[in-house]
Amino acid sequence: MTQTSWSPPDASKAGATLETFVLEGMFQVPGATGTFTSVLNQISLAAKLITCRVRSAGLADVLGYTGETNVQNESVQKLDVIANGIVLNVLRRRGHCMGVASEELDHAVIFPEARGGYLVVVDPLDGSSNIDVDVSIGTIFGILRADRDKPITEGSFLVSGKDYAAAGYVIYGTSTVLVLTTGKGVHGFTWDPAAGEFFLSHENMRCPERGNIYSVNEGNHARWTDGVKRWASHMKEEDKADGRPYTHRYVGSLVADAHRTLIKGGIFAYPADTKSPKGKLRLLYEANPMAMIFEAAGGRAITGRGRVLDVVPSELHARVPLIIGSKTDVETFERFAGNEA
Ligand code: FDP
Repeated sequence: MTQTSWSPPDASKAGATLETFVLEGMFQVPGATGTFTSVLNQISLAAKLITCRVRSAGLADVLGYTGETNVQNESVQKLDVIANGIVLNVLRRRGHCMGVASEELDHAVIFPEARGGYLVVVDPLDGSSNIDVDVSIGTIFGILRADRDKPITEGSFLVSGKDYAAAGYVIYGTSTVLVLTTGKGVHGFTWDPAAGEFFLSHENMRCPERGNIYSVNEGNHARWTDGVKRWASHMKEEDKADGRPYTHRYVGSLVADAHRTLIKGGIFAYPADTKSPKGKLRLLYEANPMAMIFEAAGGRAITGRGRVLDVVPSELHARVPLIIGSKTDVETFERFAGNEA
């Protein structure tokens, strides 16, 4: 049979590089200047550079602590510092990012020479306690529009998550995967070390309506509210008709626990407790990006008292309780512990 015209074998974008995917998205936005695309490309470059450092960490004497503590009063790991430096250097380069708020730094870094219209919030290396034991860690980021008519200050970063332009994370796991949303659809790109590119591997990710895994630090049990304790007991009770008990999984790297929950469904919870009465996870660069991703994938993200994306941050390093996952599983949590999580 003679073929008269060529057409792509599959309308899906599977196999596209991250750069192509983002560029094609840009072409659909009338008047787009390429600034947002440029910031995203710089984030993917930072992810590639951090991947290289993470993959050879044991060889290059970058495991272990620096001996300092950060603004969160946590011991700083050498890789934390390296990842933070990579992100800041890369984002500063093109002049499209006007400032960065990082989990690693007391204050936001403003780039006065920048002309572009975006700010970035970032946890450069999430899951620090897992670095030295070769367990999955990650980078989490959010991209915010900057008001070009006003000078950029730390206050410019204090917007609620529903105003983020994009969010994502990179998991340094069995492979490196970058998951991204601009609010409509969530897509995952896997790093091909031979080609040196991220390729679209998880197109239009959807969080299942319900899962069978619950993820929470059970060691905090004594510190939880009664509602959270009742919820955790409920997940462990035998009830075949209701699909319980749930399986328990807890990596202790938010990126790893969230990535599994996004793909397999279920629930991840870090509720408030007597040790962390406001919650442990940081609103700007942990909770908001994850909340944006879960909502865009059909899941939910709550603090216990409402939607994460509605919380207006009071300060750069504000913390919140975070409950993310399948719609039905988050509803169950709300039934037991809503208003007291
Ligand atoms: P880590 O302290 O190791 O950096 O935000 C930090 C975080 O890890 C999250 O990645 C993780 O979900 C959580 O804290 C783990 O906290 P616990 O050790 O208290 O369970």
